Amino acid sequence: MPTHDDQKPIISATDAVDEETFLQLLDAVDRFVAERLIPNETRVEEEDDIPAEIIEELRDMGLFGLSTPPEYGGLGLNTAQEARLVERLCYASLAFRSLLGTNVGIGAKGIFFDGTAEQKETYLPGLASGELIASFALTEPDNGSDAAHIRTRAVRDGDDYVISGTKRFITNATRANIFTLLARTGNIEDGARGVTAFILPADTPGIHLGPVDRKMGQRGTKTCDVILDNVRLPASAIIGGPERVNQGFRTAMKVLDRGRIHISAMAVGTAQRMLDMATAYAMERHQFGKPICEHQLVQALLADSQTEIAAARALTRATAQLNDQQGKAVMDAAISKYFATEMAGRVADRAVQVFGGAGYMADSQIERFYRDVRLLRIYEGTSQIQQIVIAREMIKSRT
Ligand code: COS
Repeated sequence: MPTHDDQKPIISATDAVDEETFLQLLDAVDRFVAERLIPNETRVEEEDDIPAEIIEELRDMGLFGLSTPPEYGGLGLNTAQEARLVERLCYASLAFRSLLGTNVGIGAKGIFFDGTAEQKETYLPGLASGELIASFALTEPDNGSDAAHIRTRAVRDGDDYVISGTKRFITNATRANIFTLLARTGNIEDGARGVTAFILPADTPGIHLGPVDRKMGQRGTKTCDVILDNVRLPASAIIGGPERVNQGFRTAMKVLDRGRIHISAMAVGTAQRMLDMATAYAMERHQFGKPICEHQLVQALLADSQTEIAAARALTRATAQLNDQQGKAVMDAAISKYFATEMAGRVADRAVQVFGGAGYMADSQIERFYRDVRLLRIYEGTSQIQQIVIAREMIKSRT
């Protein structure tokens, strides 16, 4: 088992991560997954929390800042490297990744993409080290997919905004030091053009957290309501500064586009784990006088899963590379998330089928994975939202 010291960041603050150094990091992640994360999965499920020492080790490995540029204290991985690393990290229960996911993704990327130099300097180093935790507060009781029509109001009062409303299912809210908050500064009829992104420190007076949500799966992850009751923020808290008022929807969309590549990689990693478990079981379990892996109908379940994982992996990596080359990959990110997360759902279903009755038992690991992966097709844009994005981009490119 690696000691704490083995897990110090092994990438120094250079402006590029060369392949050799990156492979060493992947190797360290593989060992960490095998020796620390997988042995702690059952504990996370039972305690519904991530052990403090694991959080510390994730911080020491630098994983909270894996794609943050080195000038802000991150590892500086590009999108393609991030996708490869996240796939390996998500060989372990998704709850571990969730802990750092909002810092690597939706909670922090808005500041990275559109923040002022001062905002980046103030927040990104703490977020990269894991000393600060960021959450993304977009979803509301009445608005999730229809992000352009959120109702949380931010009303101008002198140099400040006074904000009231409720945000729902906010991942890591209980752990957050700051929120990337989307609120309405325009009229509801303005839709996307009346939404502003703010950086909201979690200790601002007027913020109340609801009880932690009880969920189908992903125990160890924490989500809850964030209730804002006349929360006062200066205009300088707008991401990008006061002149970026009413431009928060674009920030949110950019953040979600990027996050969709990350989630695709998660889906590939967790699907590979489920298939490896199912394959090992099929080689060990005997029926009709031979291992079930020698029965062709079971082979079909395994082969279909292997084929789909290979396809999703290739798609995710190609999309990540495209994002690195072009700076964005709106349609491809949606295609990847749609295909990879639906694929993970099918692989989970087949894996339970291979396990048979044993797979339906609460003590079986595969039952937990089956519940955990269901969320992938829902959060950060449902499969149906991805279909809309894909079709709209297709039409846009032809008109
Ligand atoms: N990148 C940058 N800008 C974007 C963008 C993107 N990917 N997508 C849209 N925009 C811009 C548009 O260009 C448009 O700008 P203008 O007003 O200047 O023309 C504006 O944003 C509004 O776009 P659009 O009209 O397409 O908005 P819609 O309300 O029709 O919504 C979808 C578009 C459905 C794609 C959007 O609401 C969405 O992604 N919803 C899902 C949100 C989500 O993932 N929720 C999960 C909870 S958050 S964890």
